[in-house]
Amino acid sequence: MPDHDVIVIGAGFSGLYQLKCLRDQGFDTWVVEAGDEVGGTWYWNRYPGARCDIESLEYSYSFDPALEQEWDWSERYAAQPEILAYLRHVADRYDLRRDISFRTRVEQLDWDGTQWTVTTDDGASRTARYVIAATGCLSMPSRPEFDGMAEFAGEVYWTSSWPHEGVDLAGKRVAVIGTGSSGLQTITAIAPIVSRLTVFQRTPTYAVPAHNKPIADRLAALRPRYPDFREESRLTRAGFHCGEESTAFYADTEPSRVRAEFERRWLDGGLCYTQAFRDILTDVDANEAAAEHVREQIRLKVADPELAERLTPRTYPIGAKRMCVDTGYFEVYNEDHVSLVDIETDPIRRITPRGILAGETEHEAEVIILATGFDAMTGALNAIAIRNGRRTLREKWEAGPQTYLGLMSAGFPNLFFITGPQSPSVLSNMVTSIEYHVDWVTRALAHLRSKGLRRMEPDPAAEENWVNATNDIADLTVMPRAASWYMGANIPGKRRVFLPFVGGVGTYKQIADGVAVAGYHGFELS
Ligand code: NA7
Repeated sequence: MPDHDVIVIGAGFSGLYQLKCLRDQGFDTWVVEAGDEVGGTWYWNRYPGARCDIESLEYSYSFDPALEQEWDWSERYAAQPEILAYLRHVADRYDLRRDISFRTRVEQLDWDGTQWTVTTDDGASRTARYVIAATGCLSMPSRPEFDGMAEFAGEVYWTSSWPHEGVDLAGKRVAVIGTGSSGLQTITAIAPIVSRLTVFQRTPTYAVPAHNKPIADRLAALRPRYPDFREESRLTRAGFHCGEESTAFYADTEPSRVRAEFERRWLDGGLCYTQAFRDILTDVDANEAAAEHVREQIRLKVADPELAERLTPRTYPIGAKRMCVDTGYFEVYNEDHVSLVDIETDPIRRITPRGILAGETEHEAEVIILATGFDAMTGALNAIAIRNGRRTLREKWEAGPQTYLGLMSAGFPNLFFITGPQSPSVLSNMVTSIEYHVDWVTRALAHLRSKGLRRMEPDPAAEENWVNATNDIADLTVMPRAASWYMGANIPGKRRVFLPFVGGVGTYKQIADGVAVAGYHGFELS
């Protein structure tokens, strides 16, 4: 007999809810977590200004109506401490901690034909019939090597593993490398307190304003209909509301109406901007119109036209890299103590004891902050030696991940992924997608048990079809046209394939629901 029915890796949004569901179903479950607290992403990413880019009313669990009635979100976009407090509350409220081992990292998984042996970094191992990887999509930091890093005399911080205390940037000369969401948020938050801020930008970023604000009134109005609101979210394109279904750009190119629609979305703020027209991610003209409106706004915000131009994204479609939601990012560059180094024209040559040498100029700094992103979607899974007796998952995925529905991979039975590659995951409200996968997997395990079955694995042909379908759908969009982490392009040597399922949350749900209803069509159960 295995030690446990199920071992879950990770205690973030996915792992916590998965533990609760399995426990409710009577499965003996053990959760392994590398951090010393619950929270996952929201435990590690505690850099200044860290904030969610999905609205709090959507980026929260829906599984318990009582929980959503009792928790008060203070702002439209919750800051990291509030989300971490929420997850700690969830862990306590459902008494989840007693089945979680903290400060323990899974290093190896071995399938012996009937069960998994899970080996952790303390050298111990335990067995389970099923393993669920709730390892997160953006949890394996990408840490590019810069020559001379070890010689730097000052402090170095990574946004993705920010120290819990003891960082004081006030009055210091600070350099930030990276202008994705983490970089933008950090830059905006620290600009008012540092004496000098030098930003190293490789690719300019499309950012739309957050218009963050208190939401007590909205929360009160929503509460009576929260369950319906959640149900609607599950069938939307991205797992959250973006107002009424928009028209197609090609059907509405009258300039004043197009402009009015972009302006309306801009004033509303947030990621719904790219849903101003329903074909912004599939039609190059629609995309260019949306991009051009953002470029105009950057020119309005940045006083120096030459600087505005350097901050303006031109080389890739809007939405093809994760768009940022900002709270005054571009305006920061109007401050005299803030400067921008374009490393496309002045590449970082090395880190020196006193700062960063880019092109011919040494930029002095006492602190370097690296906001260089993650080995997305496959990084955390590939960091574990997952072996089926013949080969590793990493070997199987060398040319890109192969999954059926992003939930499992053929040849690796009884191993489930929560928001795995080729599921909507990072293109959606993660919490909507997490809850959907956790519910799906829980139901599958209950189904197996009720039928006296003990093994589940995708049929290789079904998997191949799914991989082809996800690639084909991505190719119908502008999404593969950027060197993005969606494509694995930020990691040297990583095969460039589009990693998430771009067909939409609602569509995905209908497909995966159908698969389950049809007796887990495309899976082999035995
Ligand atoms: P991102 O979005 O991957 O941003 C990383 C940034 O770091 C981006 O601007 C990169 O430039 C830059 N980068 C990465 N490697 C280097 C090197 N070697 N040299 C210089 N610059 C580099 O990660 P974030 O943490 O900001 O955001 C991740 C997600 O978290 C976000 O999308 C939200 O979903 C939440 P590039 O654009 O690749 O040229």
